[in-house]
Amino acid sequence: RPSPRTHSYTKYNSFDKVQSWINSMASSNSDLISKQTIGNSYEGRPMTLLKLGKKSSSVKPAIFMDCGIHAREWISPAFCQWFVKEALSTYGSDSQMTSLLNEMDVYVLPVLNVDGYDYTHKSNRMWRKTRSRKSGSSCIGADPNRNFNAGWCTVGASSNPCSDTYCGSKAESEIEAKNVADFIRRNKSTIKAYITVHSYSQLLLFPYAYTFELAATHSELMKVAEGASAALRSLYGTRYTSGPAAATIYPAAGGSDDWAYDLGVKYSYTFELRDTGRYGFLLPESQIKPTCEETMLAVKYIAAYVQKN
Ligand code: ING
Ligand code: ZN
Repeated sequence: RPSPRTHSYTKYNSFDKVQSWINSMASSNSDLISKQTIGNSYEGRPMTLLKLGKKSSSVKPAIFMDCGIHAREWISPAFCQWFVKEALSTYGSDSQMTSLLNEMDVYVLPVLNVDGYDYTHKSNRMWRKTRSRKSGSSCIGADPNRNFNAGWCTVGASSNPCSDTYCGSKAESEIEAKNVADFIRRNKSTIKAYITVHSYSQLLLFPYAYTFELAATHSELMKVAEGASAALRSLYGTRYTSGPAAATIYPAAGGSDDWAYDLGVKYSYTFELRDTGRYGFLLPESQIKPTCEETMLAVKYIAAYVQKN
C-alpha cells in the first residue's frame, strides 16, 4: 500500500497531517522505508525524516533532501511528500527509481522548520523564520537558511532579531538547523548529495551564496544543474535558471547548501520552485501536481548522476 488512503498529495497539509502521514508511511511500507527523529524543534515538535531505500547488509551511499526550511514556502513540503509517494509507488516499475533505491538511500525531511510551518497554518501565513524566543528582544525567530556555519552573517543576512533574514545569535543557534547539521555531520561519509527545496523563482542554485567566488567544482555543478533544468522543462515547458546563488539570486551567508558543500558533500543544490511571482508563496493548490511532477524529473536527474559518480 503506497500511502494512506486519506492523505492528499494535492493539498497543502498541516504539520499534524504531515506528521501522521510520516508515521503511517513508515509503518505500512517497512521494506523500503523507515523513519528516524533527528531531534525536536524549539517548541518541542519532532523533526522526523524518512529513509527510503532497499534494506542492504552493506553500507549504501545516500542523498539527503529537506523541505520546508522556510515556513511560508508551502509548495516545498508538498514536494517532499510527493517525492516519497512517487518513490514508493514507482519502485519495481520505473527502472531508474528501482536502481536508485537498490543502490542508494534517500533521506527525506518533509518539514525542517516545523514550528514555523505550523505557525503559518494557524496564525501568520507569511511567516518565514523559526519560532525561537530571545531574551532582550520581543521579536521571534531566526532565518534557518542564514543560521548555518558558512560565512555566517557576513553578507545578505541581518543581525537584527526583528529582520526576516536574522542570522541568529551564532551559527546553529537554531535547534532545527543544528539537528540537521548534526545528522549530516554524523552521516558525512555516506551522504553524497544535499538537496534543499524552497520557493519561489524557478531557480536551481548551487554554491556559493556567501561569496562570488566560484566553487572548486563549479563546472560540474553547473553541468548537472543544466541537465536537471532541461529534464524539468521537458514536461510542461517550465523554465528554470541555473547558477551559483550569489550571482543568480543574491549574496547570502549561512545557507545550508553552502555549509553542506564546504563540509564535503560534493553535490549540493537549492531548488526555488514555482512560480516567478504571480502567486509567489501563495501558489494555488491546482499547481501542486504539475510542479511536483516536473520537479521529480530534475531531482531524479541529479540522483542518477550522483549514483553513477
Ligand atoms: N531563497 C533563498 C534564501 O534563503 C538562498 C536563497 C539559497 C540563499 C541558497 C542562500 C543560499 O533567501 C528563498 N526563497 O528563501
Ligand atoms: Zn526559502
